[in-house]
Amino acid sequence: MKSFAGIVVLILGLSSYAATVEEKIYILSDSMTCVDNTTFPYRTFNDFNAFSQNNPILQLNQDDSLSLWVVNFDSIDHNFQIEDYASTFETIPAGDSVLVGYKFVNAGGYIYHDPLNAPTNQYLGLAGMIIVKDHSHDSFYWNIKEHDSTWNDNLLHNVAVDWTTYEPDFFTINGNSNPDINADPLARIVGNVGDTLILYMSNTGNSVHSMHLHGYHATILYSSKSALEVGREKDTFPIHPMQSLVLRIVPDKEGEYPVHDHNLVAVTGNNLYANGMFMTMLISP
Ligand SMILES: [Cu+2]
Repeated sequence: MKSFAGIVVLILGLSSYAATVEEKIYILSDSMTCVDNTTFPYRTFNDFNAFSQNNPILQLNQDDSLSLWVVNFDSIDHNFQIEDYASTFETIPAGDSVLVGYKFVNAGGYIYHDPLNAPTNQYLGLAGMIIVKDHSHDSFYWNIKEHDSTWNDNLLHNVAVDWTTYEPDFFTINGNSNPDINADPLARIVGNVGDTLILYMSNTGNSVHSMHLHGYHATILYSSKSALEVGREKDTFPIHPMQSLVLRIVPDKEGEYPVHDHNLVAVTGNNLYANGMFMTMLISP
């Protein structure tokens, strides 16, 4: 009976690939460099103790657990929370670190961020994506964000701003604007006719964005804010601040088509068209 029990355990083990994914991210304060070389103070989570103007994308499979060290190398305290996962948050004093654990039973997209002084620390850049997959299709990732280049210095020094007068002038996907988005293999949708392509998008900014795929329709597989959106097939996808969407695209023809934010101000970089949220999607036969 002992060996029989062992076989049962082995079979159960093979049928479930749940794993614990171990990651470590570092909070760093530095500056964002925009498409026209404008710079302003910026903070991000980073893979290493080296500043990047995009936050790491943490990837898991459905039913995996995340074991995450968050190291605060900034000179002030920060908090850590996962949007649409739990209302609780962790506090990480300056120069300290915390180990947090989460299990993800639902596939989809999540946002990890610093909720301290909301939305200030998230606005200043501390918001990244957690992807939980239940498939092995080619996938693409957009961390969508806008910036008001004149505000960051004030917010960094706790000078109040009036969010009703927010007028962002730079617009990025994974920290880049056009033409650099096309050089980001995580962002640019590339595939073949008939492929199943999965697009994960999270809006970590403070404006609503409306992403338009020219040439193709997509189906919403997941929405963090409204289950009613799931199953809709269309070509333009509004996404609210701190919302995540997962889309499925099965291209029916070859071609290179524009992909952009339909809030047309967002395809500019400091009024320079088309230096904002604009790229192309490239589909081969
Ligand atoms: Cu359009």
